[in-house]
Amino acid sequence: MSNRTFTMIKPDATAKGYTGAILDQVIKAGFTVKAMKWTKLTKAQAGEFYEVHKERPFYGELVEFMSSGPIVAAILEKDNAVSDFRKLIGATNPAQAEEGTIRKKFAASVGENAVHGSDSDENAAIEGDFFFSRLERF
Ligand code: 3AN
Repeated sequence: MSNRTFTMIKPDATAKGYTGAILDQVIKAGFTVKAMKWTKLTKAQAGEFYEVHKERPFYGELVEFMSSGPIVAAILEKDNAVSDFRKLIGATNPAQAEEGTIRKKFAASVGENAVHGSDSDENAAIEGDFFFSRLERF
């Protein structure tokens, strides 16, 4: 079981000014920041990041949205990071997310759902490597 996960604060949440409140909730939940950057994906980069969803009907919409504005990308550390972070953010669809979760509080819809959280240790490592070099992790 790995102790690291990867997250992005998505363009809907950065545009609405939720970045600080989301990071505050993440840190208060016990996660430590190991790497972080404010950046903006090109369409090609968003397409590559979400390659696994290529066949899904929402892929085009997802790539458009994820390249529409700035994001915050981060590697986070905590015991049981992947599953604890998924619990903290709540269900993909904010309408189904539990009270108090980040998506319940800050997300508008299933497509524009405020934050990303890796779904496995393997993907956490792949996604972290997508954004950060070894020199950018502390
Ligand atoms: P999660 O982000 O909770 O792991 P996934 O992996 O099923 O959810 O989906 C990845 C991303 O694709 C979601 N965060 C969301 O932005 C988008 N997405 C998922 N389902 C839909 C949908 N039905 N319509 C539009 N976008 C979706």
